[in-house]
Amino acid sequence: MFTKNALQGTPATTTTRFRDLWDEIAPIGRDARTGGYLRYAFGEPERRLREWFRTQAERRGMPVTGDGNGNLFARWGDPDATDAVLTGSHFDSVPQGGAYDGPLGIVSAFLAVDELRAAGVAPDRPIVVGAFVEEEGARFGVPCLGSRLLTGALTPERAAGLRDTDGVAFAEALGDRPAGARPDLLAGFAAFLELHVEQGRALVDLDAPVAVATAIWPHGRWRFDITGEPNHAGTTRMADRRDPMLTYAFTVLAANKEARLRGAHATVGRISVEPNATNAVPSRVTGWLDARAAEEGTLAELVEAVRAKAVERARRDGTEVSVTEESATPLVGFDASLGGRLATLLDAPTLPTAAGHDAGVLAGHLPTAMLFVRNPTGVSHSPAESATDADCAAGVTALARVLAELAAD
Ligand code: HGY
Ligand code: MN
Ligand code: MN
Ligand code: MN
Repeated sequence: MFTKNALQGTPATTTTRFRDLWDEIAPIGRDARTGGYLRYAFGEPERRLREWFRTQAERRGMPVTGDGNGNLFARWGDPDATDAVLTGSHFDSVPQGGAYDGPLGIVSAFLAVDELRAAGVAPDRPIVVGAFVEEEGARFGVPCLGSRLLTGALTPERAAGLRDTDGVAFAEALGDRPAGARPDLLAGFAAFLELHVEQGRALVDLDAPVAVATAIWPHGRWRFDITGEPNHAGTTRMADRRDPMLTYAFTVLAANKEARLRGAHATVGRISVEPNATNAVPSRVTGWLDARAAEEGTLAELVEAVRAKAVERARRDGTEVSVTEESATPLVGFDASLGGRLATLLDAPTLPTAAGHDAGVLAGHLPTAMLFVRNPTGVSHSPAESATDADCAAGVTALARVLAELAAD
């Protein structure tokens, strides 16, 4: 066992190490025009990040294994031990996403291993660095796809058939039928720890570089398919139209209003229109509702209110609307004793989040905790997402101390 000080790390060294490693991945998948990231599951940038992951593991003598679902694991320690501490996050981004959402947790995990080794720590339990596939659901539509497959929350049949907008199936991109649930692998982990950039500004207001997560809001995605009658934009009288775009517009307004009424969050950030021509009244408009609330009941009420308003408006417009739940995540309460222990160890504040994470999926299967690193503006899922090197270094040192604590018998 080593003392806390052994892992204070000299901030300057850790900050330099962070910047060096961060610079290796920062250009990968970055859109030079916007500064945003286009890192989709198994797309060329993410494949390069997977290669980078393997190189980092190799440099540290950490053998890499896969789980047959697209998730990667690099291990430091006894290959047969069944009490490994898993830490990591995801590489993929939303379209034009930020640099830190996901990769920060993987880079910090490798650097935390370096910190432990530099402090002469030989953990009693193995430490495993993980990279989960398709956390954002930006390519195949289901968030946390990799961790849901690993835990059995999603079947290989459902996943194999998920297609991207080019019609490529997940199984094709993976190069095989997904293996699905791997209880054998999960049984080998004693805990999971995800470090993630904060997607909000609580840590700015708390004036702290790192926090421990307490919970993830219930949230989900619902697809609204609205169909009408395609027609000529110029010759069709307004009274004769059955325009799904009109129903869609009212649905978005209703979602915004119903969320505000309930202190919940509702976003329609993705739409597809057929035939998508300037001079044609559409035949179909599809919109995806992302809805989140602090309680399950509020979330269910919100979604039902939006659905009812859409159906009511469709009746007036002579259109049809159908609503399909594409993914739903119940309230996640992280392991309170583990979280409390880490908050004490780090002397860090605790806070909930409305952002989904692989940790939210694994929390149902392993003692799980999350560390958040301060985000100066709170902005995320945007090229403007940021974090300072000093705070990222503080996150690395915090992660190293937590790993040392959890990996000690
Ligand atoms: O959408 C989310 O909450 C997460 O950033 N994937
Ligand atoms: Mn995200
Ligand atoms: Mn994320
Ligand atoms: Mn014409």
